[in-house]
Amino acid sequence: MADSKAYVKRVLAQIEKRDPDQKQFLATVTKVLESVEPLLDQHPEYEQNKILERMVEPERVIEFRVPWTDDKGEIQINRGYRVQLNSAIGPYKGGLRFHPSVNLDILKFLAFEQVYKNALTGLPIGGAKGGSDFDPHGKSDAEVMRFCQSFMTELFRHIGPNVDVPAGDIGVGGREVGYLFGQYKRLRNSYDAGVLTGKRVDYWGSLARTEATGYGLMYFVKDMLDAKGIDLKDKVVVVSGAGNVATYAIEKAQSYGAKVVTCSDSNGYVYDPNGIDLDCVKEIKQVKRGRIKEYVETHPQAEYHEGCTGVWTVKCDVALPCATQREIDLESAKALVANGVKAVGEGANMPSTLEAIDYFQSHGVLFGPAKAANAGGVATSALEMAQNSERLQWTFEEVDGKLHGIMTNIYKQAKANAEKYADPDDLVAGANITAFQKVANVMLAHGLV
Ligand code: NDP
Ligand code: 2IT
Repeated sequence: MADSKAYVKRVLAQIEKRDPDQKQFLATVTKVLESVEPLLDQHPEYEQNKILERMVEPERVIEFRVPWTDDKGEIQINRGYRVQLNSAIGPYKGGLRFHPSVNLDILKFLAFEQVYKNALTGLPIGGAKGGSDFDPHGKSDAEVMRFCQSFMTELFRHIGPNVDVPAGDIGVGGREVGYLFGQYKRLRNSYDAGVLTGKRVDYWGSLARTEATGYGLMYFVKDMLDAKGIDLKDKVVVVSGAGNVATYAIEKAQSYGAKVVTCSDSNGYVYDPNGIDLDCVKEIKQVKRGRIKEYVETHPQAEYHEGCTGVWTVKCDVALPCATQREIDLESAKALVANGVKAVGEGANMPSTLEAIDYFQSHGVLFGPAKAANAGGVATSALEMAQNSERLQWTFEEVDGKLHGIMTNIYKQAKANAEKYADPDDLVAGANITAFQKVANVMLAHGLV
């Protein structure tokens, strides 16, 4: 039998040596590789073919200058990136993030996660991530447009409907995808609708893509709870974030009869003991592009608290981190467990630190890991690509039905592999093993590339 522990250790040590500053990338890779050790034991061909070494090295990393002019006429320079990590099972696919914290470490971790998330969907998409340290907060529409046009003026030569298909992520929604698509179309002189997903539904976007990540998260969480005989009805749910993922997770949770009592942005969180009024949140975030603290102006029974981590001290049955990475650390995990949390579903990418995940799992909390639980967004992006290829638009019900089926399938596969290889409730291991096996086998089939 192969010594898989030693193999994994060697590959992790090599990453640390080559890129000592890439801590988040290392954390993600560590979790994935450690959980596939039982598979590596059974399949010496993975080590013989250096599959791990190949998997942790992106196929291509693009970094570029993004010059643009602000409304005062001043020149601004941002950094743009695209990390094309793995194209074994399809064209590169993954979102673009515009946030001041964006750097190569974060994009490599997100791209790595994306490869395995995309494999879980069962659809033919490889993995990538990109973005910029541009901060859309407080920028005018015209500034966002000029930035997007400049960003695409370099990115366009690296993407295409059969090459790499970006979409949204933090700071990139329908407005940004529109400006990016317009510039791509102009540069190529070709209506390659499938080059970006998350388009508006009046020009080749998929119905239900906007809702897909949040709805998909709730389909997954519901499956996880149903398996234990726990009904979401009247359960208290704590959500972080008030963006795309959070909004539609709240909508679906409420439709199941759950009581969602919080949401947040990067300044602080709102606690509403009567349950969050989602129309008000949509009005503040989507229409006015305002701050979540405005909620209490019209809801006097609600409280606003400065700072993000306090949200995890609110007593709840289900916690849904839907804002950003590393928002639940060990201390927050302890607070949630002390308050009796039953399940955690990760809407954001890597919102829980490795220590927090260990704490949840060792205290009997059902844990839905990001790459499985939030895969509904990218799955529906792949459905958007399919619709674009056939030049047809499916109904909301048809897309939502397929999304639901995909999420249930992801849950079942992760659960089956958890039962086969790890602790029967360890969906982290189950999801990693399911996805890894698929990507690794296709890489073997393609030979040394
Ligand atoms: P949005 O930009 O729509 O919303 C992000 C939300 O999180 C906002 O409320 C934002 O607050 C808050 N937030 C962002 N950064 C931070 C931070 N550093 N600290 C605290 N709060 C923060 O993004 P999405 O909803 O699309 O993405 C949220 C998460 O879900 C990300 O981890 C993303 O990678 C992941 N995800 C997204 C998918 C999608 O389809 N969009 C699919 C799968 C995962 P503020 O307004 O103050 O910035
Ligand atoms: O993290 C993610 O899965 C996304 N931001 C969605 C990517 C996509 O291509 O739809």
